Amino acid sequence: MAYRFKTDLKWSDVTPKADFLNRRQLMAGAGALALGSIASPALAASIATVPSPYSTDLEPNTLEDITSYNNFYEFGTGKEDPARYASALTTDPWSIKIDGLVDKPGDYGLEDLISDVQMEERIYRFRCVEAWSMVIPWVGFELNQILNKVGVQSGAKYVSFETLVRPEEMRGQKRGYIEWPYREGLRLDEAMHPLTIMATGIYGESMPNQNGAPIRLVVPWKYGFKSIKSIVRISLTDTEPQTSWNMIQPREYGFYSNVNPEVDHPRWSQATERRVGGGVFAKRQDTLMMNGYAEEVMDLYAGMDLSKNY
Ligand SMILES: Nc1nc2c(c(=O)[nH]1)N[C@H]1C(S)=C(S)[C@@H](COP(=O)(O)O)O[C@H]1N2
Ligand SMILES: [Mo]
Repeated sequence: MAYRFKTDLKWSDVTPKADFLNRRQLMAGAGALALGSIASPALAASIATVPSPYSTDLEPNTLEDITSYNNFYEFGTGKEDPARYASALTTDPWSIKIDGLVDKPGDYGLEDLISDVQMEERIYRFRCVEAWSMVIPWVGFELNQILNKVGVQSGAKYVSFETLVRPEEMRGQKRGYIEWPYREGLRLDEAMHPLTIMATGIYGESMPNQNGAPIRLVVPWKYGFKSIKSIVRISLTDTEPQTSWNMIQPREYGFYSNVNPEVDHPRWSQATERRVGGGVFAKRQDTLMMNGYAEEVMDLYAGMDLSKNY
């Protein structure tokens, strides 16, 4: 286990240039160990980002934490399976089919899709429905940039997402705990919200395979399973899309899945969480309404009963 990495540098305070340079130095020390276990050739290239006012000032988890304790059932159900097996996934070339209620449907090469987006560093809280959490410095851009580019039609009300199906490379897909592909969905206004990003990296480097290379969704006010990995299809629809965890256990996992300390999972409390990497003696932390993003997103749910629309 790597030692927890400490710095008094506030990520959100530094200029993009200095941020970038500092990170390169930091990575050389802190990340070297973890990087050795990531088999993404693209990792050699750093991504230029700008900081974001949406970033938290909390200290991010180490790259070691973020890349060694994962949920990615395409590679197995164990927390260590993704780190062990995701290097088998080919992430280049990569294309995303965008279809449904859009003006410009098509198969978009990833390079073309992201060539003119503004990449930002977004340091977000991340809360899994299993009641553990991390702070992750994503590299990404607002999903609304893609949606605006392809032209959302007026009848569209939802966005659905699908992960790649490739059992030769995703060994967990040879088993049927999930009806592949892994699916997720958002209401259109949630998808257009500036906090909702498509992430292509972590700590200024390309996305490690186990975290959803080459591109994944991150919706920081929702439970982690909404943040679908390795996306190959985005569809605009007028009906609520089917989502994987809801298909498996509708009583336990609703369509919204907003982080809410007042609405317990049927089998455990959601009032507190364990911060990964905090050490065995660390106290559990209080879980925050909407994972701490209530001020930004609560309006989206005005008039809704959050205990019914869980
Ligand atoms: N395709 C796919 N996406 C997925 C999952 C998965 O199993 N398959 N697991 C989800 C869950 S439960 C969580 S908590 C997060 C974990 O993201 P991380 O491993 O990058 O922390 O990914 C989500 N996205
Ligand atoms: Mo999760």
